[in-house]
Amino acid sequence: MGSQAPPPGPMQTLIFLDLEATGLPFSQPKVTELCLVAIHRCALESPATPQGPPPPVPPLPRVVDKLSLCVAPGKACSPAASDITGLSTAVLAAHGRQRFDADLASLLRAFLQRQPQPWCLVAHNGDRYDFPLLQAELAALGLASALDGAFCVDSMVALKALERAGSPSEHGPRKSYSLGSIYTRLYGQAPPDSHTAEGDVLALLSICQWRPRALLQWMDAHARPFSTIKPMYVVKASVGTNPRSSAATAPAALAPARDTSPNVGVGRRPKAAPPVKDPRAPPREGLLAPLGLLAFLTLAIATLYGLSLATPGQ
Ligand code: DCM
Ligand code: MG
Repeated sequence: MGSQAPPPGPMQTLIFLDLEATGLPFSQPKVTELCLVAIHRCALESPATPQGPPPPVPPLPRVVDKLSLCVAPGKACSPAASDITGLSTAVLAAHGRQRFDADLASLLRAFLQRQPQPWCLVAHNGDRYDFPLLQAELAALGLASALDGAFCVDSMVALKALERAGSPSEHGPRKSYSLGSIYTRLYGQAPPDSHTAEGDVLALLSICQWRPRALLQWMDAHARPFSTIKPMYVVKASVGTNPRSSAATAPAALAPARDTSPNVGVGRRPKAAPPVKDPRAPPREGLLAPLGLLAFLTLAIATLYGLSLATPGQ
């Protein structure tokens, strides 16, 4: 961060973002659902003041742009991911959802371009999950620069800083800064529709309305270019530099001709997927014959040895 240029003045648009996907980072997840909600900073600077007693949760700004999509991931969802999101690869395919392709990248770009700049993507735990995952999906299409120009901040880091600044001397057990924990702490109830992309984005927006001006100030100071986010993992891109053609001829690992996912359970509890074979692993079948022979020889020697011990007079 040290050598990085400071963000170019106040962020004009905040684009709250949440991704659902097939699993956790180690599994090289693929997106199953995404939601973006864009608001102008003025919606946080001068929030609407509702009549009557203050509601437990601040009302959402009236002027919002919202984009919410389900995506066919092209690989099996982990049972845990399916369980919490209610999405499975089979269900997404059955509903005719499309892959994360160049058209979706263009759609995201077009959505951003409708907003006043500078744009700031805001995601909870975004530095570890949503931002690198989005970068991985774009990079796999050869479109790593699709969202260049955008900035980003992790609201988990922001809220932690704001809560700690508000009560610096507070001692006690370590607090959780998960989206659900912050929401429940602030508003005395669990956020609705957890682990749906839209539910999580709206909950995120709600917690960002807690101390909106302090949050804006923090974001203006800490926003960093989205282009500095490293992809969560790297999938070899196909040959060719034309993003459109590279998407059309996406690598086999990313674009099976049809969805061959074994994750056929309908609803929230799909079957676990068998392990996917790594094409870089040595062919296991080739090792089986010598190993079998070795086992046979060992057994034969052990039997002979046993017999010799059992022979009387020895
Ligand atoms: N995730 C997971 N297992 C968990 C929590 C999350 O596999 N216990 C993955 C799947 C979710 C994604 O992370 O779609 C995003 O999490 P969240 O719904 O909290 O935004
Ligand atoms: Mg989510």
